Amino acid sequence: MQNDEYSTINDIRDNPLAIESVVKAAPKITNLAERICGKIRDLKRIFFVGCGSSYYAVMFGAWPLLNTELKVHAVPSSEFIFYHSQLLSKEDLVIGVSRSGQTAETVSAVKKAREHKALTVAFTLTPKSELYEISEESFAVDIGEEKSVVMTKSFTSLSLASAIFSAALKRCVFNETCSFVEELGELRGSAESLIKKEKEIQELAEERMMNAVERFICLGSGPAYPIMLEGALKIKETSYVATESFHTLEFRHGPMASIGEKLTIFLSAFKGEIFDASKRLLNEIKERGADVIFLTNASEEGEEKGKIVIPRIECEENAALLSIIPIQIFAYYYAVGKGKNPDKPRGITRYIGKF
Ligand code: F1P
Repeated sequence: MQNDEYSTINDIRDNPLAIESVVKAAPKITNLAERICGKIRDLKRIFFVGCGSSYYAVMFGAWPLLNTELKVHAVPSSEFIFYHSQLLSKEDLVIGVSRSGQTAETVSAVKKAREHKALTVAFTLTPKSELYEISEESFAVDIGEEKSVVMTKSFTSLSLASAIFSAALKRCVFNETCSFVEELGELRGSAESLIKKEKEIQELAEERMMNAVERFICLGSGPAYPIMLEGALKIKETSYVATESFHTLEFRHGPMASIGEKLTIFLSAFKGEIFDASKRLLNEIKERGADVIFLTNASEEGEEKGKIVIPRIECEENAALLSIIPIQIFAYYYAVGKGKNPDKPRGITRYIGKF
């Protein structure tokens, strides 16, 4: 670590190892899903809950279960407490995700679920936490310490761990497999290649700094939507600038008007159903003069400035997850360039213990 660096960049550089640790734990996560399957006979609804980055992690984690007959909801823990917990029963499963295991709303959400006899599962980095203790089944994601207040490698790991859990549950309940699981072995290597692009991404951030760009929009679809929400949050948390996120094609329905202001758009397009439509949007917004940073796994189309390729990854889910790494690096250098301390953003602490 150089003297002038903050811890956040080291947490970000740890992503490949953190991801590998979760991939190695996949058999244990699968066992956990199988135990859950055995415990609930008539599983009807699943709620994934979390706050801040952990909320976006559960949105991603729930993705493999979305096109099934189960009712699956990913909601902020607070919304769950006040609007979703009334009809809970023993046929429901509530999964709480939290780096600290101490965020007040997530702990309360799980307590409420237990009061109503719903089955509860926790994913956390902190085995000695209240969330870990009170949940019927708990899984400690072991990726070493994350020093920064903002979540980086913990977001990637909790997202991946909960998605592996969902895929295993889907196999158990419906005997259906998820193709992204077959590709998990490629994740570490691809993440390492992205970390090697740090200088290139630093330049992209410094150019925006010099051009006084003060607004960012992050666009993603399907599994990439929660990742782009997290990308927008990362830039906002570390630099305090205005950021937004939309489902990719929603950009035409209003936000398009904002092109022309000092704005950079992160547009993600991964191979899958929506890829061609996303590329059409990319061409359209470029023609309108937008400043775009394009994230894709379509490596066969070659590299160019402002285009970040997620290498050797075919599955949309995996490409989406890894695409947070370049945005984390961008957010770090943009914040440092603006004289902010990304380790300790103003007004937030490692977890919020009240609501
Ligand atoms: C959730 C969270 C973080 C945020 C900040 C405050 O924490 O909202 O996402 O960056 O640190 O806490 P946790 O429940 O995952 O520990």
